[in-house]
Amino acid sequence: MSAVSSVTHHETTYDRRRLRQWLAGEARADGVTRRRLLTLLAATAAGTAFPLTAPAHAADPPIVKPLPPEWFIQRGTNAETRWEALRGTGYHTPNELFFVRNHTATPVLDAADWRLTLWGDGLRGTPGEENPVEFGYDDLRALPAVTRTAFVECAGNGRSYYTTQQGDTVAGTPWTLGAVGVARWRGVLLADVLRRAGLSSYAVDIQPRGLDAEYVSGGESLGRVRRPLPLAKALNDVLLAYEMNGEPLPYDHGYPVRVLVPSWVGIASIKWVGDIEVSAQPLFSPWNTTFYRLFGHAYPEEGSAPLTRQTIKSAFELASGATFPAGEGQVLHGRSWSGAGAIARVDVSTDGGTSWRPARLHDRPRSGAWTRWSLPWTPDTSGSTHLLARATDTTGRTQPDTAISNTQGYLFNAVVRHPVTVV
Ligand SMILES: Nc1nc2c(c(=O)[nH]1)N[C@H]1C(S)=C(S)[C@@H](COP(=O)(O)O)O[C@H]1N2
Ligand SMILES: [Mo]
Repeated sequence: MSAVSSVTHHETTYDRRRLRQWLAGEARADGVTRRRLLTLLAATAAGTAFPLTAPAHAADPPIVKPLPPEWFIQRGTNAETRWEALRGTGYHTPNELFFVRNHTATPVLDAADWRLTLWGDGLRGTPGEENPVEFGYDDLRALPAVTRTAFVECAGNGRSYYTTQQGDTVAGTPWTLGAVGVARWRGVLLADVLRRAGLSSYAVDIQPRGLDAEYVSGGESLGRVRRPLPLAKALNDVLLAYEMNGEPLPYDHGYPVRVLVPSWVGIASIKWVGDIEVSAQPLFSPWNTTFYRLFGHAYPEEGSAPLTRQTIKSAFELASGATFPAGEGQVLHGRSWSGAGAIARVDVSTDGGTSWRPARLHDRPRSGAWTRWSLPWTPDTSGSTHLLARATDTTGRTQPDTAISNTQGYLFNAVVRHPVTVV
């Protein structure tokens, strides 16, 4: 289901009012082109039932890069990478194949006009709206550069298996396992930028915010995408990245600059970052209260603590329902990753979970990224079966048979049953 097609009457009224406010200079619309707003306003003025869907969608698709169906499954404003498309692509996910998760739509920004603003009472001298600390694109480029290979993975990756394997009812985009990618990110340490901005010893949280449009949910604007990050993580290994796999960040992945929070759920890695609040008090946003906590029978009423590290998963570089000729030697390939540590071992079953063999690991263990593996297989009897892979990381976490359900279907970690047919 596409987010644009789910616009309700309530949202329509709200948007019309907001557009009028924008025209009157009473609403901010950072990251939305004037052209786009004028198109929307024209539709309103025409006195129609405000057909937001058609003009906005036709003129401005939510994702800029091509999404050939052999590489991607389109899911509303998002695009999921097909695992079979990763076969033979090497360790890093090519930029063209990397999944996209957009709350609204990719804003096409210009690095020359872009500014990163730091403000808040966690900075010395409390820079406010009149005296913010600003960095331009070239300012960041002039700081010492660091490179880091890391996955970005949506907290909801694998969500559909809560339903298909466990019969749980969960809300959200029904990803299979393709809402993850690994890239070589280059940029500056957020710690460097914070220190140059005058980080005070009272700071506890920072909150980066994207320049994409405000996110409207249930007829209410939640503002622009933003999520608090504890200072301890911000100072540890977080990047302000301007390159992805040796190229400037593609538009869809945050051009000109995104936050990259290694090992954490994807929402922490704010794209198109425009400002960072530095706060002496803990911060809240919908993205660490309503969303990205665990709710459900296994969790307290107010939900779990905000999600931080990713869980552990494995995937085969194969289409769902792939077919294999009986009696022919094959090599199965896949990848496993964990937010807690490096992958220590992977066990694979080619008979629906009855017997298991250890896979050969192809990459030196590293945390925050995946390990490729393979296993030879000669299918004998024809018919349908399931391939299963179970990873264990260096901290001893392993994939269970069943994941503990939560209402929004985050952090699916159970072994996935991958259907195949031997013919
Ligand atoms: N500004 C902004 N940042 C964002 C998002 C967004 O919609 N807007 N989506 C987040 C989510 S939920 C995920 S999983 C990752 C996805 O990154 P990618 O699209 O580069 O794969 O970006 C995160 N950063
Ligand atoms: Mo996400």
